[in-house]
Amino acid sequence: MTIIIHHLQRSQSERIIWLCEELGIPYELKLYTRDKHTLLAPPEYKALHPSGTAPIVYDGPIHLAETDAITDYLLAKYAPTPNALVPAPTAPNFADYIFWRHFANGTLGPATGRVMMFAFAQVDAANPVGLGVKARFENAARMVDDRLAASKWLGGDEFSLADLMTVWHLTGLRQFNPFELTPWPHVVEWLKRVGERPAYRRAMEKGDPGFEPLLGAGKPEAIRRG
Ligand SMILES: N[C@@H](CCC(=O)N[C@@H](CS)C(=O)NCC(=O)O)C(=O)O
Repeated sequence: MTIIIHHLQRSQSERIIWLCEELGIPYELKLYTRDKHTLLAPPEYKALHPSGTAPIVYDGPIHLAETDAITDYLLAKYAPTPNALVPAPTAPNFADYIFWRHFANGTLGPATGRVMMFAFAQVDAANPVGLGVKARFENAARMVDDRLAASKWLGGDEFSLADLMTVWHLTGLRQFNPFELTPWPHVVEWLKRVGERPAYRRAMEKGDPGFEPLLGAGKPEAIRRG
């Protein structure tokens, strides 16, 4: 039985396609486009799982949402042990790997998401809560940049799941609330390396054909509402 990746285009479910491409896990891909007005998932996507959020993966009768749950599931069930994305617990960089793997969705993702929501709500720039939200995001981005100044990849010398989990928050997410990456030069260099990975290129082309991933430092064009 082949797993089905339900990919909401221009969304973080690109990470699951990428994970499967990196590890050679076979999958069937189903593509869904965002509602043109709300930019949210369309009703047929919402019907796939109670969460209604991308990614969603079907493995026969098992229907999973939540990126971290899906990655843990696919790695445990379908990836060889050891595999190239997860350092062994005995590796000297294991703690670094675990930290950055969880920093992605535990801190960086929520921080970028809150900044985006405040921008959507057009909160006054001097609003103290908004300023706090911005400061949390900038601190998270600075931490990633500092780490990448000291280490080629987030988890250490080799590309890992920590990188795969982090990329979306500093690339695709910027199409909803465009911002530059120029304050974080090591992030920009790292994204160049990410873009050289054949599995990344394949995943992006399969998931969002014709859409150039936002790997550059400049402010990207915002996704258009219909
Ligand atoms: N915590 C969830 C967040 C999922 C999420 O918010 N996905 C966005 C895509 S980037 C989504 O589904 N947006 C469309 C919608 O909410 O209708 C995860 O890590 O999978």
